[in-house]
Amino acid sequence: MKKRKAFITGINGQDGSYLAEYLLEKDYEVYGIVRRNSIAENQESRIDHLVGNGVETAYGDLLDVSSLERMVGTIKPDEIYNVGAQSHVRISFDIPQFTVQTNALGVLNMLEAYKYHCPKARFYQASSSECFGRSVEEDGYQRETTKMEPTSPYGCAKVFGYNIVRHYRFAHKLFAVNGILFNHESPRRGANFVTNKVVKGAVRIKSGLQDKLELGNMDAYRDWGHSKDYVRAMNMIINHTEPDDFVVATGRTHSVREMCNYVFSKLDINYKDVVTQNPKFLRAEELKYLKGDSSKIRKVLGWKPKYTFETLMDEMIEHWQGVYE
Ligand code: NAP
Ligand code: F7E
Repeated sequence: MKKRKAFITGINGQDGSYLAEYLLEKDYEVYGIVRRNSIAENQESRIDHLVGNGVETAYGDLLDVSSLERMVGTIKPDEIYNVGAQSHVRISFDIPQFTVQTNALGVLNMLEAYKYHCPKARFYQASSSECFGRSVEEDGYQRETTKMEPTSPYGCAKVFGYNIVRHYRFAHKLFAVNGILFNHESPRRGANFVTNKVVKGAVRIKSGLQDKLELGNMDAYRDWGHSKDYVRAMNMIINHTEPDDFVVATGRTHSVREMCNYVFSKLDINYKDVVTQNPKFLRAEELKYLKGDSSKIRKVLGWKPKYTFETLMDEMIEHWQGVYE
């Protein structure tokens, strides 16, 4: 039987790399774009083990329409996963124009290439719980019907991406769908996101490699899951019988402070002795509270996470212990 072809933007990111592994296990041919990086080793560092072993990459950029057209036009994928983005919320305050171009116009660029070159394919958009911003339902959750009130340039751009995907679905009868994913982490998470920053910092403090850890707001709450569970959800969403949008979340929330307490306690350190606040890590507007209601994807597609908050954090601790101890 002919293999299914998947095309992934952001293939060398956290999710892109796990997604590529997951699709290879399911016998897909996998293609992706990578951006030119001045340190060539960084270009494909998370997917080095996959390139040439079922994964093919080419240089491209969500802002370079010709590269998208060329890739989509020649590969003619069956499934397109648009997971490429400037994904750091605080940094989106520093580089708002680049963030909006990539995370909003980049989606439109991909949709146009898809509509023109392979409209029979399916299209997955990496939407985000950051779209909900200030909105929390009375029962303390965010779900598919919750109003979107973003609190960052990143969130505003992702709301555009979410809406333009729905518009292309209805206007052009395309199988274009959104996964509205809550925070998800792993040992492959960039080390300037809070979970990996805390775990890496805690292990380095335990090993005597640093004394203190500087953080921003410790009283924000997040619903943290594992990237591996979430890329499995992406594949389920794009293979549903009809195009639809789904929230993906664990339904449990913890503050940054609680997460620090869990991680440092595991290493027999009192986080209060070593964690300090540096205003440079605060945001002009903070999203204070996220807890996702994923009952729709659990009921309709039978998805549920395999990892808990604790097993996720334990895996990340073990990873950094392997590096520094
Ligand atoms: P990540 O590790 O930061 O990966 C982002 C990827 O996008 C990288 O491969 C990056 O390439 C690429 N990229 C950035 N700008 C690009 C551009 N202009 N053109 C093409 N590619 C570009 O992020 P992630 O955690 O895997 O997240 C994947 C997607 O899910 C993103 O769209 C993110 O916004 C969204 N999301 C993430 C979460 C989460 O908690 N992880 C939650 C909800 C939604 P470089 O390495 O060259 O920069
Ligand atoms: O921050 C607080 C910070 O940067 C989490 C992205 O994947 O999820 C992610 O966005 C919380 C925030 O993730 C530091 O203020 C405290 O309240 O790990 P983060 P994020 O902003 O929630 C969403 C769903 C996405 O879509 C995004 O792509 O932690 N915090 N001190 C800190 N955060 C960072 N980064 N660094 C600190 O020192």
